Amino acid sequence: MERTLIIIKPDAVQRGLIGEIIARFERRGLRIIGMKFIQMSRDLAERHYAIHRGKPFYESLVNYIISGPVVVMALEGTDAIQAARTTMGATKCSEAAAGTIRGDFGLEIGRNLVHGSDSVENGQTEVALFFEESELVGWSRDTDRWIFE
Ligand code: D4T
Repeated sequence: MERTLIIIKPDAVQRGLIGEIIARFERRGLRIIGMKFIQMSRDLAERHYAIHRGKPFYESLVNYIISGPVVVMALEGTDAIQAARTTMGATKCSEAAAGTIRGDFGLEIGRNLVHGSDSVENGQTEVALFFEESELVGWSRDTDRWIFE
């Protein structure tokens, strides 16, 4: 069972899309094991985006993610990394398929509404960066047997 960190970014929060975005991951079958509403500090944002340090978009990326509150979620499920990323759509919103979060609600790469971990290893690392182990809830849903084979 993979874990992915999802961030509902400040633009999506400001635009009232929290419920819409959570619903899409829920309906996909991913199981929520952690969720909170936070204002990210610059320090946390810089640690989260450390891999992009030095790139031309790094400063604006950090400023964007700390520009307002975000929702962070830890999701669990079969192939959770890939499943979440296909639900999100391409990084560049204008190229994201219709029916995806970015394809339905976004136009620009710098306002792309949502983050999702891009590898199994990063999923583990990012969930650990944003959640204490005690904040994660190990549970099973009554519907799990209808979603997980
Ligand atoms: P995130 O990390 O937000 O889920 O995005 P992706 O995983 O889909 O894409 P990424 O790591 O390549 O980029 C991280 C983040 O940087 C922004 N970005 C990226 C940008 O503003 N300009 C750019 O040219 C690129 C490549 C968007 C997502």
